[in-house]
Amino acid sequence: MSLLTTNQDPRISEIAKKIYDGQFSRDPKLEDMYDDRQKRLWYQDILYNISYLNTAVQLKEKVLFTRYAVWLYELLCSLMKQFDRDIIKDQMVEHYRFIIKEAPGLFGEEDAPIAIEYLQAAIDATEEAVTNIPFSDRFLTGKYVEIRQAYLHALLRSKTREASQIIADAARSGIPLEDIYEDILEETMHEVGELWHTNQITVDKEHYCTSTTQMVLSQFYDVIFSKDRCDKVILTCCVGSELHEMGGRMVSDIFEYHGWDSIYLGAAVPEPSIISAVQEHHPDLVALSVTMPHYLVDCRNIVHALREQFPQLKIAVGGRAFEMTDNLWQRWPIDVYTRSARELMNWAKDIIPISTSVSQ
Ligand code: B12
Repeated sequence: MSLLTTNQDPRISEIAKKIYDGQFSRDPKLEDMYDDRQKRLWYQDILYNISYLNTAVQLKEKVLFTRYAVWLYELLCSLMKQFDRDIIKDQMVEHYRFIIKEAPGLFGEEDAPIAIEYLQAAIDATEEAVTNIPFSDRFLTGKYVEIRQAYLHALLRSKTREASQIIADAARSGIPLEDIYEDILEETMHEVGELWHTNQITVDKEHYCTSTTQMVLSQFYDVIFSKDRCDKVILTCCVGSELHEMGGRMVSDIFEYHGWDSIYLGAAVPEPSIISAVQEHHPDLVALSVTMPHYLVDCRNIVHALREQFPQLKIAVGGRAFEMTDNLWQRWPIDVYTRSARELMNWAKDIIPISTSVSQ
């Protein structure tokens, strides 16, 4: 016989307490994650969840509980923005597993299998809900939308291997490297930024997406470095204290892929180091990357210093910061600004003639 047929049976509270204690002792970090008020609410929620499940079981209406599970998950995600959706999903799944263990005691022999089936459905629905985040229209239009979405879904579920496989498959299907870089990975990273900005993912998830995408870029190095050389050198770097270095990395890789020798200095390179690197490597093109607008002043100063010391040097600037200006670059003594690495490559093909003696 089900305990839930008799209202307020003290044994329900006992089982709820057992579920609560079980989950907290299994995962000791919950103690620190929740304050006393939240812990009380958690306990009340167990009673509430059991009651919802009971209603669904009595009415033999599975979706009542699965829809409730998704609603509850979204509520918790929005109440606890400091935790990643993945973490909250793990806690809810664990919670339903604890209720599964107690199902015979709560529902009796006859109804327990039904309750367990509904709880399993709630687990599946909660796992799916992790990626129930509305993406921007920009992300959902353009080329390779399905691959982008699959890649971002894998990242949001922290499925590193799956994410890397999606991109490897895209490359194997013949999608050009530039398209993978810009139409899939760059667009995904911009969307990751939007999700962080609108507080839909945590900083640690954003960091994970970045480092996984950097790892994915490295999968292409065999191909990138196997191309014929064209005896040209590009030196790329980020200026000021700029930490966003994936755009500069893409510029560098795409030139390397087209036979240039790339010297990539990475993030936050000070002016004297850029000057001495130019003296050392004699590049045909220097590409300066700026993402955060407050490093535009550093960029302008570096452009002037380079122009003064190397009047013939070709200088390109780019990066998100310029998109926030009214064509600021037009007032600087540079050779080109482009929005993307691919466009810079196309410009270079026209403006910087490559040597005829091509070597491996
Ligand atoms: C990953 C990331 C980080 C990482 C960077 C790690 C790394 N190793 O690169 C970390 C965690 C360090 C970070 C820190 C911060 N970030 Co951040 N970050 C991002 C994110 C999500 C992705 C950046 C990226 O990799 N994009 C992918 C690359 C490939 O795209 P891209 O840079 O645009 O490059 C392409 C083109 O622009 C162009 N290009 C780039 N450089 C050049 C150069 C030349 C010469 C040419 C021709 C073309 C070119 O070609 C590339 C390929 O086509 C962006 C979101 C976004 N919209 O970009 C936010 C974003 C840039 N960050 C933002 C912020 C606010 C910050 C922080 C201030 C957060 C904080 N409170 O600490 C700090 C600032 C750090 C600093 N001092 O620089 C905001 C900036 C908003 C603004 N007002 O400008 C963004 C836009 C997020 C958002 N939507 O709000 N961030």
